[in-house]
Amino acid sequence: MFVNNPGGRNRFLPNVGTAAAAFGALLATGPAMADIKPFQTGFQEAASPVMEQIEAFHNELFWIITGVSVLVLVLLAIVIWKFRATANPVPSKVHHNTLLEIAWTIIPVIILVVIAIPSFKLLYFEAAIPKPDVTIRAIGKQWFWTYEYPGQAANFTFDSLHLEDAAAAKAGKPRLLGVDNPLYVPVNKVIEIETAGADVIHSWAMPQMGVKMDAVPGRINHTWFKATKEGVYYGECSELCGASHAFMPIELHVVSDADYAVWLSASKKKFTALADNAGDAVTHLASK
Ligand SMILES: [Cu+2]
Repeated sequence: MFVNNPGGRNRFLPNVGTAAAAFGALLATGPAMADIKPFQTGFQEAASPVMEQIEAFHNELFWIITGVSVLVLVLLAIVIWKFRATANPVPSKVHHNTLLEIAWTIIPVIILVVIAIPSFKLLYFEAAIPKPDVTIRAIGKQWFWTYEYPGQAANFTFDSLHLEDAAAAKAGKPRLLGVDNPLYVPVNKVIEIETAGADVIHSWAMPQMGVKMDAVPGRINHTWFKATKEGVYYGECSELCGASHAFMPIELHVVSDADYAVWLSASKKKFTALADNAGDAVTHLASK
């Protein structure tokens, strides 16, 4: 069967029964389920420079790991075959081989260094936040997210709650991922997320942006992303935070500058103004 996805491409679903077909149809509904595909094993498509690098590093590691595993498997197979009891009634008493021992120490060290260098580079790239164009505070609560858009251009706060199944279906949003009030950010801009927990530890996670940051009560964690493609992206709270942990998704709309400006001015009217916009954002968030 063919199902139409929002990107306009047709996908072929293997005919493995109605359950799979229904699952496929479910995935195909709603805006921009772009990169969640039936039977998917890989990442969703990267939509930020950080995620692009994470994916590239993942692919590099995959080949190193595969190489090491295959080498060990082959060596084991050779030893098992060549030195089996029937072929060697009198076992060799040879032990210690200096050259071999140096080799099996040095080679793994080299492999680890080869892994460590891009790993630290990537960690630094994720941790060093460029000068943000937009700062958003994401406050995890049991069990929804409260967002704050501080600054003169915005200065409002709103709650973002998951939609019940019927409401999600009606809105054409994916089940357990759609929310009533999504986040909006402009495309190709550095978005800084300041996150904290209001009660217990939550985690603000957006896979296609390569972001997963714990929201801890009493401290502010910072992270960032720069969305390179307009669209709708979904994430979830990724720290087990209680009974309704599965019901505090994140819906992110990446839009053009013009659309973002429209959303900002509408939201200023629609949502509650931040009481302490002029105050210190960090103190403010920590006191939640
Ligand atoms: Cu949570």
